[in-house]
Amino acid sequence: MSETNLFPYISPFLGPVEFQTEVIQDGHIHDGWYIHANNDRYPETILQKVNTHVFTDPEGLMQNIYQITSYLQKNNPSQKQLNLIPTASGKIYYRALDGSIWRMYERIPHCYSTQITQNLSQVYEAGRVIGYFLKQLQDYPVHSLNISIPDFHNTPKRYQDFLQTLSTADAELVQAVQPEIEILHERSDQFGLFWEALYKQRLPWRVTHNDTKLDNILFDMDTDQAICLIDLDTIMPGSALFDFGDALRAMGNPSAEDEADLGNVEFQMPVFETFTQGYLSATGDILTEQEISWLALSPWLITIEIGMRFLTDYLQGNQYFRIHYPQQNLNRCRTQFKLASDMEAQQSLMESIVQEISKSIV
Ligand code: GN1
Ligand code: MG
Repeated sequence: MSETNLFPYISPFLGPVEFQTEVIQDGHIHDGWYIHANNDRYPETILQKVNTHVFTDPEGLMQNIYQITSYLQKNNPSQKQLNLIPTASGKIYYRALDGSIWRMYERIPHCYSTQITQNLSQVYEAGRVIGYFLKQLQDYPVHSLNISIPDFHNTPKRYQDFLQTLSTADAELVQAVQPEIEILHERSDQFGLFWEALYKQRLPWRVTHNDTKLDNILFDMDTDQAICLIDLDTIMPGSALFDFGDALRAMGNPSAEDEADLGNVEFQMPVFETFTQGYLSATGDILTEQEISWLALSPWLITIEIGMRFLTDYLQGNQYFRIHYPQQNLNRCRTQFKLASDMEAQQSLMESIVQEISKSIV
């Protein structure tokens, strides 16, 4: 979209300003731009067009973001975080005449995000900020949140969707991914572990972010301290295990999510250990015994789940995750399965690491 075309979506928030735009390249779901405007109060902002194919209840989604960011702001006013900019008529998003949904955030100055882990202090900080998010929201009325994407981390349902896709997908495509299909079939009896425990109240429902990959964390440019979590669309009732597991899925991989050479993909145990230290230092004693005992398994389950989603989307013609070349979702799937297999090989070591750190902290 060119600069002039964005004016109708910027002006509801900032008025009749002059502006420059810069496309935001990260993120597989929404369209986004950095906006530099001649507006005294909000010179640097982020404009996003909400993907309403993925988020079919934008009102519920925006209410979640507004309620959670207001709550966090009230409880810790000194912590920098994403803040929504209201429209001139006081709404938390703008619905354009064509039905598209737009929102604007204040841009937090002097920060960066990254897709690939650069050093272990970043990893510790990431663990700390994700643990802190959980702790800060432990008393928030979790079931007052809207479900922005139903069954988001319902792994058995994701598997059912995958099986359904297999039965309708192009036969040649299916033939070419037999090894990946086998990986899923062989492990499918474990997919229900967390989701069923949540429903049977063996795991507590918590306010979770549900998409804690590294590039959804902002870091301070000078100190490398983690500032806050961004990409708040999937904040929903969930398990702490989803956020712990997803973060390690992303951070434990020293190469890109779509790395074609699997020789470069290897689950990094020092990352696992350091992240766990940062995370448990922030959660303190709020986790239950059951949560702690499954922490070491959660990166594996979430990694398999997201690999399965990439494969499903590949077989469906790449309608969900944005791609930049045809094989990208298949590459993404293969990196996930390679990471998961490394995790399987190191499961008992991961368990003893969690045990040791949790004993020393709690
Ligand atoms: C998507 O929105 P983004 O790019 O941060 C996806 C996550 C996946 C992730 C994989 C709403 O995250 O679930 O784990 O891609 N978000 C949604 O990189 O589906
Ligand atoms: Mg993102």
